[in-house]
Amino acid sequence: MREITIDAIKLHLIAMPLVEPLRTSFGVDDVRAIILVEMQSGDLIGWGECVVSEDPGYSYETIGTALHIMQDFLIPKIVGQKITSAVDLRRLMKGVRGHLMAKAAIEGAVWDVVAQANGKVLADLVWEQFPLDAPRKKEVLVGVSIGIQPSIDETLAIIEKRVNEGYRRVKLKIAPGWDLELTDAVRSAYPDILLMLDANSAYTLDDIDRLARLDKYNLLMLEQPLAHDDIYEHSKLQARLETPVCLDESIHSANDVRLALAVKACKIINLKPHRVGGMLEACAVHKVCYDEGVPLWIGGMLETGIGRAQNLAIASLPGVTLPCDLSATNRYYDPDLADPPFVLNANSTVTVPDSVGTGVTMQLERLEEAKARFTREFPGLV
Ligand code: OSB
Ligand code: MG
Repeated sequence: MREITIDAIKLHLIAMPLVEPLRTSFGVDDVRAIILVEMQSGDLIGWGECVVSEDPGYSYETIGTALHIMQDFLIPKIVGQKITSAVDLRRLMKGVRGHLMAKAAIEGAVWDVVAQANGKVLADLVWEQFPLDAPRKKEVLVGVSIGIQPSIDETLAIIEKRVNEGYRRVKLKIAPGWDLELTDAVRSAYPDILLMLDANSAYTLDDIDRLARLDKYNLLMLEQPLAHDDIYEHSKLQARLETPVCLDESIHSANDVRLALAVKACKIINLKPHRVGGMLEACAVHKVCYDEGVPLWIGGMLETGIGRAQNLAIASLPGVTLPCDLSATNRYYDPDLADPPFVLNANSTVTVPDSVGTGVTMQLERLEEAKARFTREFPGLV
């Protein structure tokens, strides 16, 4: 691999309005605040995206903490350094504990620059990190995630629209009181659709009987029902449920996956590359699941095209066996920051870009608009 020098890093604060707000058990997202990382190496520019929110709802990291960690600790450690891969970068950032989403944003820009410097497609570079006996995929199976709606009828109307667009897997956000009746209605209307639920940590073990009543709906999985930082109690729940439990918030590393599998806390893993600190650790998580034959899929954090392209590179790995939260771009942002947008193919797939680097190009005039929007939408946030 060609060595690169990290000459400069710029952070851009932007705001992006979501086409469809996403209501979860921890809040509603309609305009996303995002930190973009612009990394310069010679005449190459690489982009990374930091997926934190303004508030510590999904993760303890926020726009404020990520800026602090990047500006005051990570960037000073890496500017001017020569590296060949994300492995070298990890060594440079080793003195900083936690703050995985801040690290992932920087790492994303490094992968982009390294791919370009070596004339490689990002997905190929990712595959080469832990070569396997199976090739990477050219297309990735995807599904759609539907937030908590004002009514069941409105939920059914959205599902109908999404099914007509071609999505063949539906994920519903749930919370106590927005669960059994909803699932019953959706299952009756769509007896055969791949259906799953995501609770975003809204339940406790006291709800075990209620959650067990979901077993009769033939769900693909129940995502993160219990505490965001728990693995042990999920093992108690999984022992009672037929429905496979999937962990999202609880997984921050390949070792978390090993632990979760050892205590049988789940049967499926949702891998969000940004949640585990970047694509390098994502490859390690993928390797554990691939070796153990554990079903795996790639989750989303409402990324723009920059983060989405990186998620798609991970999703192209052969061990990613279930539909991913990587819907078409126009479901999230219209227009996105980067072109071309990702589109849904007829078979509920998205095509993995096949050009050098991430396969998407930052549109600088849209970036400027998004920066001005941040100032308007989030005055006083930083
Ligand atoms: O729990 O998977 C989650 C978005 C933001 C924060 C957490 C989650 C999500 C999603 C996104 O569910 C789904 C999508 O990409 O459409
Ligand atoms: Mg989730």
